[in-house]
Amino acid sequence: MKIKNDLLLRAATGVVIERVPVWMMRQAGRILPQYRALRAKAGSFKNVVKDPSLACEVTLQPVDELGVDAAIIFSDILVISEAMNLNYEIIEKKGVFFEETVATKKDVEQLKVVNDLEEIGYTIEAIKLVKQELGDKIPLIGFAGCPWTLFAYMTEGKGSKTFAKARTMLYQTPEVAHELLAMITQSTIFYLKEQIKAGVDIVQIFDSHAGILSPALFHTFALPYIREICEAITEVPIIVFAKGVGYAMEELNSLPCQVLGLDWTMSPQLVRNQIGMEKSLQGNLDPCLLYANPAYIQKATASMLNAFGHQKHIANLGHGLEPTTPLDGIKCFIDTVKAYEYVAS
Ligand code: 1CP
Repeated sequence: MKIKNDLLLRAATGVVIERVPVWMMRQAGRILPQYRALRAKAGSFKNVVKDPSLACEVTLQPVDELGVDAAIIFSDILVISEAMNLNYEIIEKKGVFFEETVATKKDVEQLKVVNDLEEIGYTIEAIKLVKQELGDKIPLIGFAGCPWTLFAYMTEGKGSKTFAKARTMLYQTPEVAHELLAMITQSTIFYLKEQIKAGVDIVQIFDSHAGILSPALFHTFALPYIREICEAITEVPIIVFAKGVGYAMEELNSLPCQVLGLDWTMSPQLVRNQIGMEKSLQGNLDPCLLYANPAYIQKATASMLNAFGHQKHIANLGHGLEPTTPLDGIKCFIDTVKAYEYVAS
């Protein structure tokens, strides 16, 4: 099906666009009062994720409300760890919690590589529903966590500023770490391919905790697995968002992916100078900037757009929306991107 508003797909693949597309990481759930009401009724976050019709509803909520150029399927990166046999819980106001964690070779042997729909079927069903509802309006983004970020949660057992336990394991038992990373990678490739079969038009992989690794660890324990995923996913464009690794842009540029996501600490011009024009770039306004007044948001958004240039750019934030972001700030950002006229340089 030809998508009417395919700006995102064209920007991702380097086809000329008349306007830069815009969507936001974490646009579904979190920010909208409609989501919070729906979650309260459903009883928990997981109940929403596991019910395809509710997940479909939440996916579509920001589409009309905010006017974004793409939808992202409502799910979580952690569904893969659960499908591998490691259950997670979301504890209100506290975050992620795993009752059991992975520490030894024996623990790794208790896990399975995901190769059937049994444990992930709910998200695949939700994708099919969203595609039916969206029709040919805008593209649907599928996603997964990168192996290192999933590894970090599965070994640490919760969110953490340092993921010291996870990092320690990389030094103490690197072969066990590689075994687990390889299993996550295989599961993720299966999962993304099922998402694509169900209809997603593009996928993003999130390495949210890449930035806590030393460059040497990133090179050994994160990048090779990202590469394996990129090599396996040839059906649709792929966006790699590795947060906090501005130093690794050249290595990331060598991946067989179409788009690199930049976090808000990275300079679009410096990155372009460094890696050239081959890849499209996504990002990178500081999500906290959306709490500023409208004039400030407009100015900062304009300067970001100019810094990227008007081709091969997907406007986004430098990381996910904060849960309490004012809707006015969000709408101001989106409207500014859509109305922007580039200054000739
Ligand atoms: O109901 C709730 O408010 C629970 C909060 C919540 C939500 C809305 C969680 C738990 N996950 C989600 C949905 C989610 N997660 C989406 C759906 C689409 C969207 O929000 O637009 C996506 C893309 C994610 C991805 C995700 N989950 C990432 C990668 C992106 C990022 O922000 O870095 C990560 C790291 C997670 C883990 C996770 N899931 C939930 C929480 C609270 C966390 C963070 C835990 C922590 O580190 O403390």
